Amino acid sequence: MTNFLKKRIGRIVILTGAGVSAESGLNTFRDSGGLWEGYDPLDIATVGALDSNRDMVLDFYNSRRSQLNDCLPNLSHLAISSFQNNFSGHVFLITQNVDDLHERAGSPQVLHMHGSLKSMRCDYCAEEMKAIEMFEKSTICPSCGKAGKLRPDVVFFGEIPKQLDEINIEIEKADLFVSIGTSGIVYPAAGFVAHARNTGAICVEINKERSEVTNLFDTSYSGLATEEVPRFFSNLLLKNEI
Ligand code: BJW
Repeated sequence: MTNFLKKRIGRIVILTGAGVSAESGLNTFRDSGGLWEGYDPLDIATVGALDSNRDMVLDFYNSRRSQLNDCLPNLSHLAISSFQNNFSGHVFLITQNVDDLHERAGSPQVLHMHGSLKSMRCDYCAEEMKAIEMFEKSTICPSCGKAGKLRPDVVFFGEIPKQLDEINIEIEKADLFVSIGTSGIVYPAAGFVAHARNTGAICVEINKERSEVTNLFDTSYSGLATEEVPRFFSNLLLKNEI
């Protein structure tokens, strides 16, 4: 379905999820064969799991950090960065992903609302720093010199996602909200479409299959991110179509 835009789109918020990185070889969370197949997410992505089984949780994130070295940004990351660099209005990119593929594709601005594998922090001194490639429970914090409390700087269930105030302001000002490759299961990100709708944005979803919140979008494109995302942003930039 193609619609010519009747109003000028000046401000755009883009939200990405694991589906945008799937074709770079990074598993999603909930698809079959995904990161959590065979695991209970509550055994990994919670503060309780970190406290009770720190080495297992750190291993899980060490192996995902190491996997990043074998991956490259795909055509959807590149299309988003090209759009950010060429659109005359304001584009605000929010990702739920902890990988660095948007940055490596050349995106000039990325907000990592669930944190980043490239960053770690110490629960003793609260210092945030560039992550050591592999670290374990016994690794000494480079900042305070104590061992036992380094953790990946990612947002677990029950923790508050990063920069939510800034995100809400951007959503409230947006003319267009585009969600790409996310299942719409995890809040507060799953609630952004409702917020964007209520504050007047046109809402577009691009996903391999229906998400939990597809019914809230004005337009949904079903397909692979590497095909649909370049097509969508090129139509928007060159023809003012969604
Ligand atoms: C393709 C494709 C291809 C595949 N092309 N598409 C109501 C309101 C507020 C909170 C809650 C609420 N109800 C429950 C909560 C609490 C909880 C929650 O949401 N639980 C649900 C399970 C119900 N949320 C929280 O705890 C959050 N914090 C919080 O709520 O704080 C309190 C608060 C907030 C705000 C205001 C006031 C109070 C924190 C959530 C943290 C999530 N953390 C994780 C782990 C991060 C570290 C890591 O990466 O390991 O984040 S969980 C995991 O899920 C990860 C992801 O970012 C996140 C979302 O997953 P995503 O990206 O959607 O992946 P998938 O696998 O689910 O879907 C992939 C999609 O891609 C699929 O649809 C495929 O079809 C598609 N796809 N290949 C296009 N090639």
